Amino acid sequence: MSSDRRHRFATRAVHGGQGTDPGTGAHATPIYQTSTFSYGSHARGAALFAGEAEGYVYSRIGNPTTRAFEEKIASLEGTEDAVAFGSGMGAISALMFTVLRPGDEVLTLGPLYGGTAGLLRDVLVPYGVRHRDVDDAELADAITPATRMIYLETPTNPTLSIHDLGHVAAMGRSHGVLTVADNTFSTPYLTRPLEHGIDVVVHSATKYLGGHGDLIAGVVAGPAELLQEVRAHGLRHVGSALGPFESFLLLRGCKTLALRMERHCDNAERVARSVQGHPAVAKVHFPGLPEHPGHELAKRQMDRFGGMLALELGGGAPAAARFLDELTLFTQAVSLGDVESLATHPASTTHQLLDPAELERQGITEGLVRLSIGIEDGDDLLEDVVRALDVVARATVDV
Ligand code: 7XF
Repeated sequence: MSSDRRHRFATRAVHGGQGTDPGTGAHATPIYQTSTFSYGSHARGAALFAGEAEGYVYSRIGNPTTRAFEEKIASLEGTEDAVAFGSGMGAISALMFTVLRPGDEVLTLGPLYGGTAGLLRDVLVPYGVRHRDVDDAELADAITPATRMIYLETPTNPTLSIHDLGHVAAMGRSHGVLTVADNTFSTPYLTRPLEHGIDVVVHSATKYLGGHGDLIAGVVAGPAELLQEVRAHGLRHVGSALGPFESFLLLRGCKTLALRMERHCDNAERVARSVQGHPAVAKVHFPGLPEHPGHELAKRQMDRFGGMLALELGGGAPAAARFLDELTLFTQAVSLGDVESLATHPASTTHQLLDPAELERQGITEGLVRLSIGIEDGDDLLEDVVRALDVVARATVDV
């Protein structure tokens, strides 16, 4: 590795995990597009499989291009190690399969991405894992001897709520419970959960880490000993490995993470401030606004406020549909964190798995629209959003 952890974030984002290729002198990390690796001799093969020699064996379990990405993420998150997966859900399920056993309980501080909620409800609970979603204030009383994991997102998908990482970490530590933060929305550029005492970080690397909307990937970062087990469970047994080409794209994407995040944050702040008070908008969910209930907390645990925002439109489902259909620069699609702006209606897409009562409890209303603000010119984005909101406001007046 050519980067050392004393360097600052942007330097580690460029250099972390990467160095001149020892075999060829290649400056860019090569795409080691191979499924298997020759061990040369029978004796070395046996030693590799017995864990008595180090080296690559098979790309499901480890690959040099993917390893470079893992090292870069460990460097950016400040963790001992990281393991990459073929998707964010691959990463989250690998961690949960590794840590949770029947009878164990996982406490979540919602809302959560609908897929993570679905994994708990449809896979882990039927296997005997218990799951309760609790409010921050209930957490201390909710922990029981069966609690094995406390899990949260920061900020949350899609309502941009902020949970107190330091408080959660302290609760976990005092009860011997593993704490996990999904840092997809913040990225390590804005929040490093370990600095607040959280044990393990997960990411959908599909989002800001890749940054260009052209791959699906995930990563778990945390203590080396636990991650060795996560690699064995998640890759050796379950097998959701990341391909070397995606790892190459991620290495390339992460190099510009600091630059991209600054622009995402600039544009999102601009849009959030400007649409506040618009007649079509009942509420703007953006942690950078002083009115946001998590604003003070966000100032403590985020360096800036991110590129995601959600608008609650006063006109409910019809207003949300009209607004989305009027946007021209935003692609109507799920996912987030791309250089291009994206817009979606969480209740009918990303969180559609949740039943209506749960959606209501989590504040994922029919009028809620989620915007992933890209790195285009901020004036253009703002004009597009305001024009679409004006159409919604006029339509409401006309009715
Ligand atoms: O398996 P994926 O790479 O899609 O990652 C799953 C995932 C994990 N954590 C968070 C906070 C996420 O937002 C996601 C994926 N979310 C996309 C979205 O909300 O648009 C998925 C599209 S259905």
